[in-house]
Amino acid sequence: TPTIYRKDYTPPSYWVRTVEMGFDLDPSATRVATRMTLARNPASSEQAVVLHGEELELVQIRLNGTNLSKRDYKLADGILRIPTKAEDITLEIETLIRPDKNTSLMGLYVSNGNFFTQCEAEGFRKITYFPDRPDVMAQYTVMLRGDKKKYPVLLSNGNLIEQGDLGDGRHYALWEDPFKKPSYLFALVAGQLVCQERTERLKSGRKALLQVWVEEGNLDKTQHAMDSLVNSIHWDEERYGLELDLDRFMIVAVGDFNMGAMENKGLNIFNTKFVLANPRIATDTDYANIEAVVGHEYFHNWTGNRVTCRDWFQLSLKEGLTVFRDQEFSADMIGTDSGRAVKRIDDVRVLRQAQFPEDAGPMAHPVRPDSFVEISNFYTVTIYEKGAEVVRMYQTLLGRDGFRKGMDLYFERHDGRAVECDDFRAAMMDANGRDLTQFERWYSQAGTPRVKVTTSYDAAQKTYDITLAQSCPPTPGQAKKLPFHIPVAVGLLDGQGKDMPLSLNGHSGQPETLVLELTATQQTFRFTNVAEKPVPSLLRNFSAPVVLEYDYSDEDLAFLMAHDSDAFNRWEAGQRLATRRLLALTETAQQAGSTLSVDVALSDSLRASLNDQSLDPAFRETVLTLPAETVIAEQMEVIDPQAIHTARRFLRLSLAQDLRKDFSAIYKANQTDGAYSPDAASSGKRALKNLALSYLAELDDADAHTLAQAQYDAANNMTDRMASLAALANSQAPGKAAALAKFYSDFELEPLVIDKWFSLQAMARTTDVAAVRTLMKHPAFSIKNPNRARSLIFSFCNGNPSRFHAADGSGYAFWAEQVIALDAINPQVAARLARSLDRWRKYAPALQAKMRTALQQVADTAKLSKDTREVVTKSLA
Ligand code: BAL
Ligand code: ZN
Repeated sequence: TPTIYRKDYTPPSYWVRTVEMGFDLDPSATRVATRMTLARNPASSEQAVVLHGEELELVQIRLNGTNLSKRDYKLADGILRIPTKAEDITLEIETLIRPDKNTSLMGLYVSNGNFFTQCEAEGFRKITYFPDRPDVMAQYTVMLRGDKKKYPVLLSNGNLIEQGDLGDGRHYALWEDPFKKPSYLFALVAGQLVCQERTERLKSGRKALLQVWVEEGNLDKTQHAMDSLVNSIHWDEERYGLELDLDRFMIVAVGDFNMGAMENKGLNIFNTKFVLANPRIATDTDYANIEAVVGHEYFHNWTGNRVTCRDWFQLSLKEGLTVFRDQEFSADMIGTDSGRAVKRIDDVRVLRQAQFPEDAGPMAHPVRPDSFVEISNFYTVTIYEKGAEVVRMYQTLLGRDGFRKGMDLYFERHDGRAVECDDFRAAMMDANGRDLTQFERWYSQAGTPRVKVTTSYDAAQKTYDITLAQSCPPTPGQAKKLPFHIPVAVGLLDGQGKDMPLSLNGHSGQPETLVLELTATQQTFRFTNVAEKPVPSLLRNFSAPVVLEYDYSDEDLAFLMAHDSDAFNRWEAGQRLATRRLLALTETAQQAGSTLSVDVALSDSLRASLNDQSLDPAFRETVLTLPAETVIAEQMEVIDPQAIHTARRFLRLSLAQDLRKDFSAIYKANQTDGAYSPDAASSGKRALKNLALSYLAELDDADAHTLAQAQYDAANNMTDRMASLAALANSQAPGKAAALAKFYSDFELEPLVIDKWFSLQAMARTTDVAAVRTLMKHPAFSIKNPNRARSLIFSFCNGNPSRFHAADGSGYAFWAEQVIALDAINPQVAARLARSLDRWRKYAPALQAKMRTALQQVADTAKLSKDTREVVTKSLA
């Protein structure tokens, strides 16, 4: 299979003006009739219409009303080429497709008897032959026809123009999307669905109809998604002056879905996981995720749909920007400074747990990749989360107002067009009169930059020098890196822990936080009028996606934990201190016969934060949560999953012993009485209370068992229920099996809850491969449903490192089996799982050898999708 290169981009030979489609919906034989008008693109030298198509039965094709025979076109390797030089042409194409046999969930497919589509990135070509590339934007009119009983609801993009009966038990609906769009934003939904709807007044006074469509029986789980949509609409009006451009906006939930959700114009299709919620089935995290994803897809309407990508190498143009927008939306919805900090901490955690490893592994790629084999493999944490960090850096460099000016200019210039990441950067530059040429390297160079900091204080001169030195490790295809433009936000704390007023290079009267712009390999910044030797607070609010190294003493870190005015860095100081201990413990754990021990300094600092009433509970929870095993792993030369696990468990147990009284008091003081509400204050209290529970559960004694069981029995919401079930599942509590069984029977009819049930067990400490295999035999398990496969197989392979990396290699053999099995059903899901072993070279030789064997076993499979093959080939390279 060929590699596709960004440098090979050529404009399309024909533009498509209009598309009319007719669907005769039938699970085993859907007939798709498409009529499109095309106009020659003078910028192309190609003398042919080029259409993509996959897994289609071509019934007939007509050019300007004349039937084409096989001699009139060439069909090979998924490309249909019709030689022509004509200026304007009309093409009519009829295809037959089999949605019921479509297990890839790309194109048109059936889920629980209903029809759904997924076209991004290249799914439209599984519906009809079409120039299926994002720079071809056209206006669509769609006629849906189907059985009235089986498919009472017929939806597509845009506005409903007409509907009616066809006799013979069938009916139709005609939809017209007033905006031109690329084919990846096409959508249709048909089936037995019900909706919650409301009319919302927009800023301009216009009214829009909002609908959330679900299967019957789920209407009582749509309120939060609807509220989130309304909040998103008004947030985009206020923050960016962007209004909903349609009269109707629909969200539809489907249980079989590869991604989280999809921003199809006016008809967003969502994984049920990111729509359905009520206190009985959804946790606080689910509520927050639903708000974020509803916001994300809604914000795409401008950043993605109105202005889209020229080609798929520009994916982060819409994804990084839209993630940044949804992060800001979620932060604004919480509203408090402390809440914003917690949101920032959560986002940085994702970056460190998932993106930093990606950036250091064989699949590392720039935010704007130079090549790919299968674009589906590039919906990555680098494109999304690092992309969002790159967008955030513009705001850090230009200020909020400057960033808004850049956004305004971006829309002014590019509305209705398919553009590149460089166009976004140009808009930011031009709107602010700033040179951001060097900033381009954030798009072109992969890898996580390292910033090494040294400082020196001159008491006589009252100067303080901060020297920043940057480097970036090599990544595949990029041995040498040029310096990045890195905004490093810093503050200086005096002996009392107060921010000192900053004067840099003689300019005084500056605020407490300054953004140093590191552009060279090494630069020194001299602060003047520094009355005493400060403790530096570096990279405040995580102002750039880098690893920052500075030789803090333990005392400095404890001091920052207690005093830094930057909440992110207060948390960060605690994480640095804990990481230091965890790395030392891991090293000890690797020596046979060693005994682990830890000083009380860390528990003293953590106790102070835990009991600091001036801090929000949600923030205290983040401080007391130790760095994840995967984060510790990234800091080791050679990863030893068992030693990391032993070390982290040991530290949690010692903290539980040291802080037992404190945790008990916190547990009691943070009960949320009364009706459940997912608001930030209540969910913060629950988070802190459940953190206390999880530490107390480390003691695994009768008191802890009683506490967890009592919480389980009394829980009136899923957050408390899950937290107590997890405590029981990871303990030797006598009631553990009964609780797991009761949970199952109580929630048997709620697929999203049963996903949690599988996932919790997959990640439990006692769960080994044999236990996972047993769970796979459970009648509720199905490998065909992506959510279910993820809940059990992915949760084990990615979320239970010490068991997955069992010394006998049983985890890897299991992984290979599942990747191969999934690949035959759904290549996208399989390729995701294939990523679980891509860091194999970081492990000890004995594990490496077993991982390599498993990877090779997958690579040697004759019939493998290009999705999975790209991942294993790059992993083995
Ligand atoms: N565009 C794919 C799903 C999302 O990022 O919204
Ligand atoms: Zn997106």
